[in-house]
Amino acid sequence: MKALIVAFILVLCAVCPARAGQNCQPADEKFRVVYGNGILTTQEEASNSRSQLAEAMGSSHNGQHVAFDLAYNASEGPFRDLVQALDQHMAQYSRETLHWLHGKGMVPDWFAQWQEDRLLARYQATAPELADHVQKYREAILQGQKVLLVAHSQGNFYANQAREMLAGSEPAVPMASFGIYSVATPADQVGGESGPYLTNHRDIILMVPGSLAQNWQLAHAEDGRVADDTGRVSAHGFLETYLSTAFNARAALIAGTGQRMDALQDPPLVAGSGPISATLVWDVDQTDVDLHVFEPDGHHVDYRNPEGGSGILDIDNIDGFGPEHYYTDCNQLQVGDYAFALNYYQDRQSGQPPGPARAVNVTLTLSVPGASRSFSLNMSTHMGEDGDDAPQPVGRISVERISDPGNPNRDGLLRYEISES
Ligand SMILES: [Ca+2]
Repeated sequence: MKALIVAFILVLCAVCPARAGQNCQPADEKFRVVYGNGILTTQEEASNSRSQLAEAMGSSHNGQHVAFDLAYNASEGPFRDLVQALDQHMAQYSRETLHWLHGKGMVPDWFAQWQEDRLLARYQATAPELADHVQKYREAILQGQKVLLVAHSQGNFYANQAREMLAGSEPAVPMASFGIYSVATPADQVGGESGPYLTNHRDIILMVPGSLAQNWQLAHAEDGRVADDTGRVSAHGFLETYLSTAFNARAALIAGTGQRMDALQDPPLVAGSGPISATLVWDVDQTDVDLHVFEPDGHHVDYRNPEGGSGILDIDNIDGFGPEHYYTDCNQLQVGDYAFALNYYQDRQSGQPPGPARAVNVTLTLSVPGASRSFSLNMSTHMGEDGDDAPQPVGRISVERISDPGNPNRDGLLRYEISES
């Protein structure tokens, strides 16, 4: 009976990659534009900037929907904000000096790595929101969105650092789906590149040593008059100047961000991967162990029903060692508990009906973004079809959507936890 079912699944699996790809329908909004604020900005002001940016850029680009979001860095008062910005500034230049010396062969690899780790730790200590920002970008890309970060002022230190953390994180996300557009940046680069950015000729940020040079002559929108009468602090303001309808910088910002969006690539839909996966292996030839998954909506996924409401059992092994594999499609992830259970179906060497079974050592590995955990157990009683509806519970993954309306960096993010059943 089971051999027939498995043969049927194998036939189905000839078209598995295409089928998985079709199941993987990304979020409706193909773009996510995230605003990263500068110093001395309250959350309300940052939210307001995000809304006005959304109004300026519009809710669709090249016929694709755009979602707007906020990567907030908190203001802790004028003095601490300035100290923090200065610290980030120093960390950036220390690293560049280090890279230069390393490139010249003047410092050994171990020293470069040690200093790099130290500077990164220092940087993260001064910017506790960074980890949440990176998780936000990662989740968006995993859901099939292209992410453009529009960073203003000090927000650019965060943006550049977040880009590095995202590029170095495991599992890798396609970095061609992530871009930065810098506005009034105190940094000397844009995510490791020379642009794109916008800094007008009156902006006070030009007084920060090493900041990218002015590349826009600010003029009044009304009559085209060069805006040499604009105060330097005011000329730095995101809303006051860069998004203001009173100046020509607004059109430049809209055009520049649009061009950067054009260059972003859709994240590839990788069949067979998703936020949650489970892999089962064991150590005896000619034995059949089965993986059973109970999804939050009640679907029982196994070799008989390989397609659930959220994930797919794409590999069922019946003749020894495994692997068996289950994964959730990118945007069909359900919030709630996923329970993983095992059934030692048959020792095939002892034939049908089953005779005494050889014991098998099995390992089930559960993975979520940023973590994985393995469970090992010894199974000696083969259950056959009796175990199909009553498999042995082994592990559990709970998925929770964080509700934190007071913190735009964390609100709506997913939290995963792997535990023993
Ligand atoms: Ca199996």
